Amino acid sequence: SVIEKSKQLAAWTAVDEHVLPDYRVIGIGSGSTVPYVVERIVSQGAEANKDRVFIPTGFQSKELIVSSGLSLGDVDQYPTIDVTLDGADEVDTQLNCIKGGGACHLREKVLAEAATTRVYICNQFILVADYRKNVEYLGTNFKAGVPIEVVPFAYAKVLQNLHQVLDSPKATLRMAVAKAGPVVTDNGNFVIDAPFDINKMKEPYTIMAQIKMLTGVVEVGLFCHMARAAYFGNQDGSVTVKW
Ligand code: DER
Repeated sequence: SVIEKSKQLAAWTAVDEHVLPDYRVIGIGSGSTVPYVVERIVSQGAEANKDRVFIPTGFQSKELIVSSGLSLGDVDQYPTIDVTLDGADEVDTQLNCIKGGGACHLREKVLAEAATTRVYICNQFILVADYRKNVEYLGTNFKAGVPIEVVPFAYAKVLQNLHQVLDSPKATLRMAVAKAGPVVTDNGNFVIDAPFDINKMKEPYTIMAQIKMLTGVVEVGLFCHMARAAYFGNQDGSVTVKW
C-alpha cells in the first residue's frame, strides 16, 4: 500500500543517513514502521552488524531484533546509545511528537534519552513515519489523544483529574481488543488516552508537565525537545526530513 511504501521509504532513508558504520549500540523502537528500520540495517550486511548490539523498547521490539538475527542488548548494560530509531503517532514543526499508540512509550522515552552522540550534545533520537504523521500541530490527525501510562491502582483517580482538572473530558482507559479488560503494558501498567483541545496541543511541553504531575502517572506519550530529526515518506515517493 502507499502508506506501507512511505513507511519503508522513511525508514530506509533514516538508516542510510544515521546508522553509521562505527555506531555499535542501536536503539530500536516499536510500531509498524520500525520493522523497515531493522530490514535496512540487516541489509547493511553481517560484517557491518557483527560487533553491534540492539536495544529494544519492549516485547515487540525485542522479538523483531531476535527474529532478524541481530544481537540483543539491554539498556542496563548500555545506558548510552549511539542512535535510537523509533516511530511516532504525530510530529509537529518543532519535532515534538505523540508516541504511545503501541503502548510502549515508557521504555521508548528511556531509550530516546539514552541516545546521545559523541559529536553533538543533542540527542541522536531519530523518528521515522509515514506522511500522515507530519503535521503542524499535534492532534491534527491523531485523534485518539495523548497516551498516558498509569499504575493500575491509580487509574480511576488519574481519569477523574484529567476530566475535572486538566480539561480532557473524553479521556478513557484503553481497553484491549484480543483480551477482556484493559491493555496492560510491558511494565504491567494501564494506558489512558486523553484528547485535548488543539490549542492546548500547541504547547505540548506544558500539557506534558501537567499530566506528569498527576499522582499515579508513570509516563506521558509526548516527547518534547527530544528528537534530532524526523523522516516522513510521502505518497509521491519523496522523503521529507524535519530537523
Ligand atoms: O507506540 C509508539 O510510540 C509507536 O512508535 C507508534 O506510535 C508508531 O506506530 P507506527 O509506526 O505503527 O505508525
